[in-house]
Amino acid sequence: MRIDVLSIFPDMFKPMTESIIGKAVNRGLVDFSVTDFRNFTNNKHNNVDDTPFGGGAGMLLTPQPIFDAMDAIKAKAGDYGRVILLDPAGVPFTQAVAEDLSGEEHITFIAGHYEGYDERIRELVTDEISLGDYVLTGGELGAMVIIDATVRLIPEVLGNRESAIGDSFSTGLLEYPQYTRPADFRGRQVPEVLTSGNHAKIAEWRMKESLRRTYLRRPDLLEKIELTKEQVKLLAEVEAEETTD
Ligand code: 21W
Repeated sequence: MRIDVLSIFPDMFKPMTESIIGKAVNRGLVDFSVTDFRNFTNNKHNNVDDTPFGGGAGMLLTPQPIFDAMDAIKAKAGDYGRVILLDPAGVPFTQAVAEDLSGEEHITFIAGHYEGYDERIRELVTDEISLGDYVLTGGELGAMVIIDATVRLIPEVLGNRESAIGDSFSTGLLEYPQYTRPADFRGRQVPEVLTSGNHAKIAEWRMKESLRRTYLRRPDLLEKIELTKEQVKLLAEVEAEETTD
């Protein structure tokens, strides 16, 4: 996968060389490049922004440097692939979006750091994505979050050890509580079933606790999935246990 990022803060992407993503780059699975679109400005002060027509507060990213930086990416890579604009008014980012993007050969991110974009910049864009309903100072962290979630889904990037298959948000439920040694830590015991060696009982306990966590913390997720008969039974037990009135 080739990943291009357009940003006027290229140094913000230095952490991407760490961790799994850095390893994916070193192993040749991902080709990652950040373009500082300030280098493409045509004005003598190298301004990337300007005041909005019609008046109002704040500055807008002007189209010229972004269009020229995109032309340079096309000249180098042959295309720009999917073009993602980081925008608080975009579609909220989810695991389903990451799964969709992980199948692409080339993704280009446009990350702004101002009040907004001149509307004509959207002409270059295939997807407008938001990280969620809170205000950031710019799109750079959004681009990094999307890259992290997407690249780890590329086959070969995660080893079997950290396989993405059982992840929350792919099963639709939150994960069950987990414990490691010691079985007694400062008087706090690991649930007995987990040390029983009864694998059927352990699987049932895990499913029930997964349902409990989802019921207590993210009931919205339960609306979105089809439960098996067994899960319906376990969830009824959880509801009875958690209802005290
Ligand atoms: C913050 C841009 C506030 C615009 C029209 C008239 C990218 C982001 C961002 C930023 C405004 C994301 C306005 C979640 C985010 C981002 C910078 C407000 C006011 N519009 N996901 N006046 N949250 N934020 N514009 O902030 O660039 S993805």
